[in-house]
Amino acid sequence: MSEFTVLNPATERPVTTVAQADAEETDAAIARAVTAQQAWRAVAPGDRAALLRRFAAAVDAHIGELADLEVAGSGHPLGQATWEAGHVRDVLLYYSATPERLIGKQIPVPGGLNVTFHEPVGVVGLIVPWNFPMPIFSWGMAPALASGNTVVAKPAQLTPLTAIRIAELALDAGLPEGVLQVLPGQGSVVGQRLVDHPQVRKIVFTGSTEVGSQVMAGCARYIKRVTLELGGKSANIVFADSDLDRAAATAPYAVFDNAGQDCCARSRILVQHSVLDRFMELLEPAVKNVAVGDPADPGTEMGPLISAAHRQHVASYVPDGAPVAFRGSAPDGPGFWFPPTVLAPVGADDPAYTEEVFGPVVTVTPFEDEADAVAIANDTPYGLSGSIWTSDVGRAIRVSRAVETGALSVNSHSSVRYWTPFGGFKQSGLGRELGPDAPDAFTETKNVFIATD
Ligand code: TAP
Repeated sequence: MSEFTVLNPATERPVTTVAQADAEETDAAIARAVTAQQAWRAVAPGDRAALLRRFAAAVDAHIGELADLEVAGSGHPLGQATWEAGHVRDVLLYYSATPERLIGKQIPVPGGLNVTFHEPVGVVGLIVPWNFPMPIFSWGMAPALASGNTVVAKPAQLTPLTAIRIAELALDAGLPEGVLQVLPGQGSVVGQRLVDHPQVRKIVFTGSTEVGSQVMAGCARYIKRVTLELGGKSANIVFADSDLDRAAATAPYAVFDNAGQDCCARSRILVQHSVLDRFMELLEPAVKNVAVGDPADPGTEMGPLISAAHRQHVASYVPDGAPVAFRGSAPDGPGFWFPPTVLAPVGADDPAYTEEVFGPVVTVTPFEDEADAVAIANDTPYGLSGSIWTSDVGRAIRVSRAVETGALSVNSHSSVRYWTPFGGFKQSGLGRELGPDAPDAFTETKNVFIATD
């Protein structure tokens, strides 16, 4: 059996080793999930809801432990990791209301009545990336379970520890064996098998657009349902009429959160030309004040990158001679550190401007007017997130409608909430997660005619 050594990204020291599942073990887990699903879908809605609430309570009782695991295994700052563990609890609680609300319609028709039912799809394969191991795991897992499906989840190879622990907590809370299984292993082995296996009826994939495209092609073989949450290159658009102080003070957190390893990172700041110089004066101290360091320190705002290989990839966007306007700090010594970096001015063909860096690197580009801002924001194959800063309500709405992206914020740098829909336009993905309609993606609508004549 092969093993993978999880490293602490802040120290480069081993945390633990994790056994890697192979294709046969994946098949066995899928078979268990198929069997368990028959019983799970038959659990009375109120009882399924109660089990999910007990699962949420078990997570709540272990928030500190889960946060410590994420600090050690993923390098997330303690405050963020604690929030993420609480988020898993909240997502479970939110979707614990689903089982009792999966109601259909009754439609009068000549000679009878049609009724509709929401039937679970069956076994759901959940493929999770390394950047937000807990939240993204919960976004697919909770609505899938609530809708009567069973789940086989593959965490990222680099960051499996919290998902493994959360699945243990599910068992402790009374979820039956086989309802939620976590299978650590390689994407090309376990993830690929979930995609290729005919009895996995839906794939929820979060990760790169490149792998997402392969997953979608694989799902086509069995007309498998698929939700894709992929990359991003989002714009933070700052108009001259905005509260410039707030826009500049929050801009670092809009892109350097989780060391920039965030699909929603606003990694292109677009600033109206007339206020560019003032904005840069305000941005510089904000960037330099980001507290980068030991993730276990409660005061830390930004930790290390996930791996040596990823740091090398991020560094390739800031070669010698790159137009660095200013940078924040980062510790020396062991750890995959990279300082917050602002590039300006950048050429329109600079890879740091056109590609998803997935690290703490942001470009600043001026624009002339509203039409120019929208055109620049949309000049990317991605469309996941973004922000608009303005004091003109009409402009806020006009630009929100014109930017081709799934989750925007006006006069705020954050746009992801579990009770509102989340997902991308264009090559940023397919389908929507979160919000009240998420269970629709985990059920099939069945339509039954009942003759009365
Ligand atoms: P990927 O390399 O695409 O990996 C994502 C997941 O897919 C991992 O669990 C990976 O396993 C697995 N995988 C790899 N090859 C596979 C295959 N052939 N079949 C099935 N699964 C396979 O992405 P990443 O580098 O981990 O994550 C970064 C990317 O995710 C960025 O582009 C980021 O924008 C995107 N992302 C998007 C969102 C949303 S919500 N839109 C959120 C977070 C991240 P291994 O770990 O074992 O390779």
